[in-house]
Amino acid sequence: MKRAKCIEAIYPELQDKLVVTIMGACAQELYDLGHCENFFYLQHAMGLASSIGLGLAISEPQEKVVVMDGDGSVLMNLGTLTTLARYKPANMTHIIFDNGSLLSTGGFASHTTAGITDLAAIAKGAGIENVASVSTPMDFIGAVADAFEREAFSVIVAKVEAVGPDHFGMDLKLPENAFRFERYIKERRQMREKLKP
Ligand SMILES: Cc1ncc(C[n+]2csc(CCOP(=O)(O)OP(=O)(O)O)c2C)c(N)n1
Repeated sequence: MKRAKCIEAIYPELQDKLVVTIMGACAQELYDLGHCENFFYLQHAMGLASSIGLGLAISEPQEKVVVMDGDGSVLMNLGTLTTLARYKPANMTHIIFDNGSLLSTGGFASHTTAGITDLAAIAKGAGIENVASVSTPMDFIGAVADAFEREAFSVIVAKVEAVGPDHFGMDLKLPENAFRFERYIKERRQMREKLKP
């Protein structure tokens, strides 16, 4: 299963959600499908996409938040799973694309490569109730649909091939993306206020 195909399959479902991705290949694959103002590609801060997602989910309870993470990034900030288990943001879905690799920086093997480290088991052990581990596109789409319907925090560990885009280059630098993403959230908040009966 390829991550790019997984992202493509759920792309229409992302339009009404706040989406935070890790840097590198994952960000590029989403960007290449067409940037939307509700997408934030977290550059540089490896491991912190889920932390940003948690902060957004807590501070914007009316929004649905989707985090697209990587195995290397989660391994760098394993404590995030315990924090997420404790706060269990009902409006957040955490997708971990496990390609067993630090793909974006040259494809070095991560600890999940040899099947020794099981991120879904770690997520469950951390205390997260809704954890799915999937390795086929149909199972991925099903797990994402379940997570989006469920009013509860969900983690999906998607086993994907260690392949990425054949090019890198986004015409959107971090500060501009951050300002526009913030403005998008603010405008939606203002709109909700206006529409309040
Ligand atoms: C603290 C820190 N260390 C290292 C890097 C360099 N770096 C950027 S992406 C990346 C690999 C990320 O791996 P993973 O989360 O598995 O995603 P993948 O690239 O495989 O899609 C690394 C090591 C960084 N940005 N920050």
